Amino acid sequence: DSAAPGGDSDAGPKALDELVVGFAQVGAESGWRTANTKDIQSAFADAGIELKFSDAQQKQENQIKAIRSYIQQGVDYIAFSPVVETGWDAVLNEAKAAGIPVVLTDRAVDSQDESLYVSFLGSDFILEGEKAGQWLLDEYADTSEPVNIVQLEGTTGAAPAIDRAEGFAEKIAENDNFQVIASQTGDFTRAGGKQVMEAFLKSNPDIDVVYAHNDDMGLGAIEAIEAAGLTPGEDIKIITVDAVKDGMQALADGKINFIVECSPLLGDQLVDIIKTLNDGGTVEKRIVTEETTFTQEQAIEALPDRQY
Ligand code: GYE
Repeated sequence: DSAAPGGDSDAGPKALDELVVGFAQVGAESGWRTANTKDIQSAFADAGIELKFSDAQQKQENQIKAIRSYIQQGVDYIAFSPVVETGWDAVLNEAKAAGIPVVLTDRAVDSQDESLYVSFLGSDFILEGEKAGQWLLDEYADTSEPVNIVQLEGTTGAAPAIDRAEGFAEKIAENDNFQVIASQTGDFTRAGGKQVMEAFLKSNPDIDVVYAHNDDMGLGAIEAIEAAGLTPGEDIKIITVDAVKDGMQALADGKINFIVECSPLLGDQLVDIIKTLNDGGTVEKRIVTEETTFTQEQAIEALPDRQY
């Protein structure tokens, strides 16, 4: 039928051990990313499907090279997590011309042409930003004083950085006391978060809240705050996104105040998508990951069973 993109539906399904999938990962910038890589690799190993894996070290040019090499090798499917949103049309058109279906995992591309990918599997980053903002609205519901917020942004141009900033900004606009007094990228890394936070602390004597687009940058900020002789979680409140183990531990320890969960466990769902396509079926264009949020008390409860 016409359901399967990629054009080899006529050939019928391949045996799973004959399938080859190329995966172009962003890098190893955070605890989230490491957990994501591990989960994807083990899901494919468990399914008995060959996975070719490349690490782009957070550089789009490396990712494009990896995708081109997968096209050249004639893999059956390509999956990737686009480091930034824009600039993918050329290489995705090459994959399309070669009849290789592409699945986006975790991060979105900003393209007018939706035929360039089969499905986008990942979180709703705008909603994550809104959840972070909502916690602040509740936490400071009774305040009539200004609340000074600094924001540690993810990788510039990346979907989660753009959308987490947008959702948060929309929410906190509901209370005039909230003000983002500084916002800069820490590139989703611990070192980046620490460095930017050090600079923020030097130039802003009165910071009430840190909103970090991921746990790692929040953990870096904790180091900077402690080095400045302040108590994270008390003198300065910290909100982060991800809920990886180190983040959850800091939340349980009272150094982070609230975490919005973003699940890196996309491996099994990605395998299911590939199997469905291989069988000639169709998949949803957008598959949204289900996620929750954690307070300090909830982190203490959840920590023992946390997988990553
Ligand atoms: O939040 C961050 C990672 O794209 C959702 O990338 C992912 C983000 C995640 O570096 O920790």
